[in-house]
Parts: sequence; C-alpha cells; structure tokens
Amino acid sequence: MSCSIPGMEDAGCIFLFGYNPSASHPIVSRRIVKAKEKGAKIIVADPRVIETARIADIYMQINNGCNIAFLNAFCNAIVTEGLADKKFIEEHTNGFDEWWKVIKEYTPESVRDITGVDPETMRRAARMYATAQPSAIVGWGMGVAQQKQNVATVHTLASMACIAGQIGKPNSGLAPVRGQNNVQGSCDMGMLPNLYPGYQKVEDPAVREKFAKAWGVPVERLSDHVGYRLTDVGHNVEEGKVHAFYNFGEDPLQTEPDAQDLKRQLSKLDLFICQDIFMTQTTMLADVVFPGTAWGEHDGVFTASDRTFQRFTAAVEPKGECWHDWQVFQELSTRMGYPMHYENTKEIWDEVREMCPNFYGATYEKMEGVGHAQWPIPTIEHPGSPDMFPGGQFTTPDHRANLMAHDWEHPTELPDEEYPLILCTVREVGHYSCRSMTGNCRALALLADEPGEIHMNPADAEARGISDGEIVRAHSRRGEAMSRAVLDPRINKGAVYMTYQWWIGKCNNLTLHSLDSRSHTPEDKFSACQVDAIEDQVWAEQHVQELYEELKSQLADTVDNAMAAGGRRDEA
Ligand SMILES: Nc1nc2c(c(=O)[nH]1)N[C@H]1C(S)=C(S)[C@@H](COP(=O)(O)OP(=O)(O)OC[C@H]3O[C@@H](n4cnc5c(=O)[nH]c(N)nc54)[C@H](O)[C@@H]3O)O[C@H]1N2
Ligand SMILES: Nc1nc2c(c(=O)[nH]1)N[C@H]1C(S)=C(S)[C@@H](COP(=O)(O)OP(=O)(O)OC[C@H]3O[C@@H](n4cnc5c(=O)[nH]c(N)nc54)[C@H](O)[C@@H]3O)O[C@H]1N2
Ligand SMILES: [Mo]
Repeated sequence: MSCSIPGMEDAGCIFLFGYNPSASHPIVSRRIVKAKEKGAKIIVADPRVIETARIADIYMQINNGCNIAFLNAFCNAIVTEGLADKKFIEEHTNGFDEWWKVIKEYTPESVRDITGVDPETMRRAARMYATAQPSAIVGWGMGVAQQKQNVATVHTLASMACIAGQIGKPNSGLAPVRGQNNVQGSCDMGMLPNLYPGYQKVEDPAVREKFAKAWGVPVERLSDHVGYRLTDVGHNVEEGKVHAFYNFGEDPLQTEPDAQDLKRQLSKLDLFICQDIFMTQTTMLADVVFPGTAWGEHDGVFTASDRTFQRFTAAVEPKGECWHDWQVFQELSTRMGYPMHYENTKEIWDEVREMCPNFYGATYEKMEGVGHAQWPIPTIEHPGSPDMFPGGQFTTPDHRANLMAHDWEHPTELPDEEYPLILCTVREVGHYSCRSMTGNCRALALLADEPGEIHMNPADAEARGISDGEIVRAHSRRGEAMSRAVLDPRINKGAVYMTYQWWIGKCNNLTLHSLDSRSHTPEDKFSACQVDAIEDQVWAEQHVQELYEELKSQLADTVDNAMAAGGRRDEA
C-alpha cells in the first residue's frame, strides 16, 4: 500500500474496486465509514451490491471479468474530461504517449457492453475520483487479484493514480489489501520464489553474495533460479520435476482450484510433508505432519497490509508435542547439515533487520507493547513511513513512474449453453479461508456450517425451480458440489457466488486451473458452471450430513492409524 490504513480516514475519496471490506476486513471497513463521516466521497465498482455500496456516492454494478476494459475507459474519461494532472505526468512519469495509444481506444461508450456501466455514470465517477481533495485512494482485493489479467490490472490502477495525480501525497494512492494478518509479512520475509527477505532478488549476484556471506556458505549454495509457485506444484509433480513437497501453513486441497485434479497429482509425490496446527484434507495425504503452534502460543512479528510491523506475544504454553514453526525449521536444518542456533524470535528478527535496509529501524524495543513500525524505516531514528513515494519520488532508477496500459482480454472460460452461469468465489463473514481454524470453533460452526451457501439472483433460481434455502447441485467441467441456495437480489443476474471454505459445498471442485501468466495466481473469480435443483430435499439434507460425518471420521482415523502404526509420534 502507498498509504496507511488509519490514514484512509483522511482521504477525500475512496474508490473500492473488487474489494468487499465489510466481509473481509471489518476494521478497514470501519475506517471507510469514518472517512465517509468526515466527508469523503465513496465510489464502489463490484458486480455484487456489497455492503459498502449502500454508503457509496456512486455504485457501479459492473460485469464479472471486465476489469481492464472498465479501468481503461475510466482513465480515458479522466483524460478526455481534461482532468489529467499534466504537471505530475510531466515531472514524475514516463511513457504517457504510448500509454494513451492504448487508452484512447477505450471510451466509456465503446466498452459499455463489456462493463455493463452507463457511460455518464462512469464519467461522473471519474470526475469524482480525479478531482477529490486533498487525496484519493483506490482500494482493491481479490476482485482484481484472482483474474486472468491481474498484474495487468494492477499496472492500470497504478497508472490511473499517476495520471490523476492521486499518488505521492499524504493519504493517497494505492491500497491493495492483503488477505491474512501476515500475507504482507510473508512477502516481506522472502516467502516468494524470486525474492530474499526485504524484496531482494535471487537473480541478483550481489544479493546472493551478501546472503551467502551472512549465512557463512559458499555463494554456489544459494540458487540463482526463481523457484516454483504453489500453483505450479501439481503439474510439476505430474511431469516428474517435483518429487518432494514441504507444505507449510496451507491447505491446498481445499483452497487451490480444481481440487480433485490437484489431489490426484499430489498423491504421486515421493515425499509429502505438512506443517499445520490442525488436521486438514491436505495433511491427511501427507507422509509426515509436523504439528506447529498457533498464534496464541508463539510470539513474533506480523506485517499488516500497510507495511506496519507489529509484535505479538504468546498467551499460553504450547500443548503436547507442538513446536514453534521456527524451531521445526531450525531442527530440520541442523539435522540436514546446516546448524542453526537461534534462541528466540528476537535473534531471528535482528538478523532480518541487518539484512534488509528498509526494515533496519524496526527494533523489538520500538514495537514493545502496542508499539509499531512502518517500513520503509531505514534507521533507528527514522519515524517510519505511513505514506510511500512522497513528492512523487518512486523507487525506480530514475524515480519516475512508468505508465503501463494493456488491452482487455475476456476471461478464460466463458459461459455457454451447457454451463450458462458464471461461478465467482468469494468470502463470507463467519468463516476463514480453509476453515481449519474457524470450523474448529463451536460458536462459529453454529452460525454457518456445511454445505455452505451458493448465492444467486432470484430470477436465475426461479428459472431452475430452486427455492430459497434448498440444497442444490452445482457442477462444472471439473466437478461438482452440493450447497444451499440463498436467493439474493443483490447478486447480479447470470452469476453465482460461493465461498471456498466448505468440504461438501466445495467450490474448488468446480473452479478452473487457469493462471495469470505473470503472477501464476488462479482465476478464482471466473469460471462457467450450472446449478440444478434437487427434487428430494429430505435425501439431500441427509446425504450432506452423511458425507460430512464421513470426512470428519476420516480425519480422526488418519491420526489414530498413524499413532498406532508408528509407536512414538516423531517416528510415525
Ligand atoms: N471472514 C473472512 N475474512 C477474510 C477471509 C475469509 O476467508 N473470511 N479471507 C482473507 C483473505 S485470504 C483475503 S485475500 C481477503 C480478500 O478480501 P476481498 O478482496 O474482499 O475478497 P473477495 O470477497 O474474494 O472479493 C472481493 C470482491 O470482488 C468482487 N468481484 C468479483 N469479480 C469481480 C470483477 O470481475 N471485477 C471486480 N472489480 N470485482 C469483482 C466480488 O464480488 C467481491 O465483492 O479477505 C480476508 N478476510
Ligand atoms: N475458489 C477460491 N479459492 C481460493 C480463494 C478464493 O477466493 N476462491 N482465495 C485464495 C486466497 S486469497 C488465499 S490467501 C488462500 C488461503 O488458503 P490457505 O492458505 O490454504 O488457508 P488458510 O485457512 O489461510 O490457512 C492455511 C493453513 O494454515 C494453518 N495455520 C494457521 N496458523 C498456523 C501457524 O501458526 N503455523 C502453521 N504451521 N500453520 C498454521 C491453518 O490451520 C490452515 O490449515 O485461498 C485461496 N483459495
Ligand atoms: Mo488471500
């Protein structure tokens, strides 16, 4: 993020594009309500009438999968209305003429059928965004990220902020919100296949030299290759390129697309290790399970979406034979011939600070209690950076932003006669990602439980003879799931929405394994499906319960059998 989450309250305009904070991040949502109370204009573009649409000054119900067409036209409107910030463009950007060559073809009128948005409404929104004082923020989430053209869309959003001059000043710019409490942190710590901690590239010889020296190993020991992404593992197993997989804090058989196919692929691994705090469908397939400690049992540092480091401390002692994740890694490393001897997380953190210039000033002392530190924070004296790119100074070699434009491409799998509905997969308030945590909380399980819900427009339900609350069968070219229909006029016609946490109502049996070519992120927001009514609802209710009980006892049996077979747990 170029701004900070608290700072959102002081923006003049907040534009939400494919982000539903009231379900996904209630704290951010609250900031947006506060901003509105302080006079900010709110713009929402989302195919569903999300909660924030209700307080929006302008809400645009866009078609699923139209992002680049919409944003190109939005930028086109900014320029043709004479609202481009010529001074900012001249002083702080490169490539305007090339950029305009693409953008000029996209008028709000010419893409109306693709976006579904009335051209005058789009122009009004573009004026509101570009003229907002003192600043405007565009916030986006998975409505952008989980699309075929996701990186291209981010390029376009960043270029939009630049040409409108809505970046490089306090409380302005880009707010790509991250998912979990520490997605930002895992990127900060180099849990990406192309990066070391602190966004230092594995392909850069000077970077490898620096880390090799610090870790006391010959530089040849540090790979100069970009590794595989999670979404590449399955087919790489199939192709014989990957034989062993160490899966840490993920439940891919629940959360990756086309889950049945992935299960078939992962079953072919020679060695499959999982490290988790609960048994999941994925750990059930593993050869070795390392039980880690949960957030209440360990301490460390999280990074929030807005680059804020926060320390957290353990509340209770770990139970049984669980180890802290870092202790598991340390012991494994030591046994494999590279001894590691950290006493505590502070020692690890201090090494991170030494190796990452932008994090150096974020000491444990500064983060004591409710203290925090926001990177870039290059020195001990530095106060931290709520805002990035002050004065329009970017992190490129010439400190200028490179404007980028792309043509719109339609999503990979379009609806047709056989599968006429768009399947879009999203979040709900009560449960969290793979549901290993919230599903094991009795109170939350009481609020919502299997087989989950499939939200659809009443007209689409009526056309299929489906009533509210009935169990239905959803299916695609990949597979099927049973789920409970919820009829909701806030859902756009022609699309249905499922959340991805359910075992029986498992939308990832249906989703398509199609990846953005740059980020390798799956297109979870768009595939084709069909939904059928089920005649015998008594049978359907019973069948769902039977399937659920069966899966639960399979999980328990896996643990019991491993214990019985292995004697000591660490040998099992
Ligand atoms: N309760 C709860 N909170 C969570 C999570 C959870 O599982 N449960 N998960 C966490 C994680 S991992 C993440 S990443 C965040 C994600 O948080 P969000 O980004 O809010 O996630 P989604 O609900 O998946 O998608 C956001 C919006 O994109 C819209 N959308 C769909 N298609 C399109 C499109 O073509 N264009 C545009 N512009 N919008 C579209 C959807 O209608 C939806 O409202 O939430 C986090 N918070
Ligand atoms: N169809 C569809 N699929 C999606 C999405 C979608 O919108 N639609 N969203 C995608 C997104 S944005 C995300 S982020 C992923 C999330 O998918 P996952 O990362 O697979 O799911 P999580 O529930 O976030 O957590 C994964 C595991 O971490 C474990 N865990 C929690 N704390 C700890 C810990 O301290 N140590 C260890 N070792 N393990 C721990 C949990 O028990 C859980 O089993 O799902 C993706 N999948
Ligand atoms: Mo996420």
